[in-house]
Amino acid sequence: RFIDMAADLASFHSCLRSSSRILALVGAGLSASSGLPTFRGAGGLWRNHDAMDLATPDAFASDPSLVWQFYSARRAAALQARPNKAHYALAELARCNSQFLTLTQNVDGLSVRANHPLDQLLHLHGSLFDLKCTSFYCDHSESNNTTHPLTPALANPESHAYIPSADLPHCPQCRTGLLRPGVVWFGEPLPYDVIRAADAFFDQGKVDLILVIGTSGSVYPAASYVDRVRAQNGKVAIFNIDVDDLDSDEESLVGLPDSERMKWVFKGDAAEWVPKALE
Ligand code: BJW
Ligand code: ZN
Repeated sequence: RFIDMAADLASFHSCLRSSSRILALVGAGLSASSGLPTFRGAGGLWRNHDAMDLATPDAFASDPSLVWQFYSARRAAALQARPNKAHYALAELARCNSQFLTLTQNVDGLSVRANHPLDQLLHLHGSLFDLKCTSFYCDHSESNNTTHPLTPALANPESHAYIPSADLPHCPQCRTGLLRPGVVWFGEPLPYDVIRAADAFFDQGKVDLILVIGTSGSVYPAASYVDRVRAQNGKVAIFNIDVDDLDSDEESLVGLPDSERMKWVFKGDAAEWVPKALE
């Protein structure tokens, strides 16, 4: 199939200009060029563990030492990484259009560090820099993006040594519960206030366009926001380095004449194509 990227960019620009309510659903591919690995495919392994198997409440319950070392390494990597041009381009779009909202699945804090307006940024899967107590009797939670490592035992996450529970981060409030990262694991509900704010955006009017950036779209309910925009006849623009990796039917992705065009696919690094598309 012949792809005319210049024509695609031109028709996308005119759609962008005529759209008022715009959503972005972003995933790990947005931060790939900042040096942070994605979950699925190459880079999705950590010490021979599938990253997906570590992102569950069961994994934490049965091996908190392993899971804390995984998240401690991720905190360190995210603190070292810098936002890329796509993070900045989304932040700029938010400043220019108060009807634009970013739904991020990322927990790396890079959109916040790119100064994305916070009232236009929803963290569907929480943050590596939120901590919460695991005790049933305690409601403690805190935000911490300054301390690394959180305990001396987590200083070297690459050492494969088992860390006894006593040396993992503990709750300062109840002093007995283990702390855990404030991220959303499989089987856990997304934060209620976040779901409510996303729903409110849909309730406020038709969403004209959704930008689907660097995500495989394989995790729900995050991926369902794309379906919701499609169901309202909103348009979809996909930014992904590997279009074959997408959880959507290829057939419908491309090939419509420009006049009835509902979809764009920008195949390549999000850090390159998102700024081009949003300029
Ligand atoms: C580039 C690029 C470059 C690369 N430029 N592109 C059937 C069985 C079991 C469960 C379910 C089921 N059906 C549905 C479920 C529920 C489950 C689910 O969706 N499972 C599916 C896997 C099937 N969902 C849940 O459990 C959710 N909760 C829930 O449903 O609760 C219900 C409930 C209600 C009431 C009470 C109780 C429960 C929660 C999902 C939480 C997901 N959490 C994680 C971990 C977060 C913490 C952490 O970071 O460790 O979130 S999993 C992981 O996947 C992470 C990501 O945010 C998320 C999405 O991944 P993402 O971002 O799309 O990354 P990749 O790697 O998949 O894709 C990267 C893409 O970028 C690729 O396409 C590349 O090509 C591309 N790319 N470089 C542009 N430079
Ligand atoms: Zn506690």
